[in-house]
Amino acid sequence: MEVKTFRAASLQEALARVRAELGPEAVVLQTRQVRSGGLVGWLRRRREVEVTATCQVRVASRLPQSTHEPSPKPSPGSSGLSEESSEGLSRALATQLAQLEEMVSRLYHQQRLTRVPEVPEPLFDLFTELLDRDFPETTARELVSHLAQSLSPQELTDTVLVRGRLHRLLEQQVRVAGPIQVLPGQRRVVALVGPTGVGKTTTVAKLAAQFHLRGRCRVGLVTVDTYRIAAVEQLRTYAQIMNLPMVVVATPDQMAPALAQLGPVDLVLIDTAGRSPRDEVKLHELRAFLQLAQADEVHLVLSASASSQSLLATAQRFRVVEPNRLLLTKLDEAPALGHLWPLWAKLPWPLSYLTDGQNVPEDLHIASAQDLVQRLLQSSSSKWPGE
Ligand SMILES: Nc1nc2c(ncn2[C@@H]2O[C@H](COP(=O)(O)OP(=O)(O)O)[C@@H](O)[C@H]2O)c(=O)[nH]1
Ligand SMILES: [Mg+2]
Repeated sequence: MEVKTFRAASLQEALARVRAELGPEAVVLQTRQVRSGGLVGWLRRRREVEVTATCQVRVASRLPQSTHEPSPKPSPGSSGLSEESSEGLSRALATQLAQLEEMVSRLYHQQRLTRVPEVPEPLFDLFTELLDRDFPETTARELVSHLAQSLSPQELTDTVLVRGRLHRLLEQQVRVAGPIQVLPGQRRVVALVGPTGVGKTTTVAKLAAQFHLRGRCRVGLVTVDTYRIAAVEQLRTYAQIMNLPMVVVATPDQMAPALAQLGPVDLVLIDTAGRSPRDEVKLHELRAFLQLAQADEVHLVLSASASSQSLLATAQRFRVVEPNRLLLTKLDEAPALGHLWPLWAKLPWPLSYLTDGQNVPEDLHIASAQDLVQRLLQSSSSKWPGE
């Protein structure tokens, strides 16, 4: 028995197609709402009507005279049931019942076999989860589409496997720089630049403490924080606690003598400050400071608590200083971190360190793709995994 399925945006449209293809005698066996095919249809939550119909089942009003050789159309001139003998009628009904039974059973098995829905639950859950974590919608769609294409229908029903693949996929896209490389006998000069208040001075103190106390390096500090005396004092306090040499540089020509004054250190950490990141003249001046210092690494420090748009705008302004690393602070202050995702796509610099609190020196971590992705997909902000 031939059974056909038709899909359309509305029931009316689906029935019109049934009539056009199977004729006016067609019998509708089932109608149901389905998600429309393809990922885009699914993501937009588009629904369609599916009509299953046949023209080979005859209902009572259309029963032919002969029950042995059922034909799809009643013979012309047939006046229907009144001309049937009761024995013929019951035989006709029995045949119909058998046919219906067979068809129901076939539909049932067909559905079970082809029961892979257009988009399996794990993918749908991941899509909404990515949106909850503040990922841009376009990114969430791209990620989910990629998974849908790269995994088999069988694999897509496995929640653990799908999540694992998403982690790998995200990890592949995060570029990390690794820790500051301090080599014996060579002086490494590292500067932190960025807007006021993002945590540069605190991060310099964290780095100094980790390299000095744990790494047993000789660390010297430079501050070009010339605007606010309090900011100079902030770093000086840390320098005194750790017993580290510190010099203050107010003009570019003071840079070389100041560096010499630090003596034989393995790592020079330069803290910088500006009144405002919009101050272009000052940013050019800052570049001159860093060139004179022959900085090996310039880390652009950005706070994760800012919006995606403002982070990208700030990064654009700081390009003039020629950063070569990205350092993210205040991960603990952002309720979700997905908004950081565009930074990887749009900025050329690899990630160096991440900070997630005010404690010196604990709340500083070498950026790792695995940890970061775990943090990106974590439901709420908390301390670094495993700490
Ligand atoms: N919650 C949180 N606060 C931070 C973090 N890093 C720095 N801060 C705080 O941010 C404020 C500004 O830090 P500061 O180092 O002076 O910023 P700077 O102007 O860029 O030098 C201070 O109160 C810091 O304690 C962090 O990772 N998380
Ligand atoms: Mg500062």
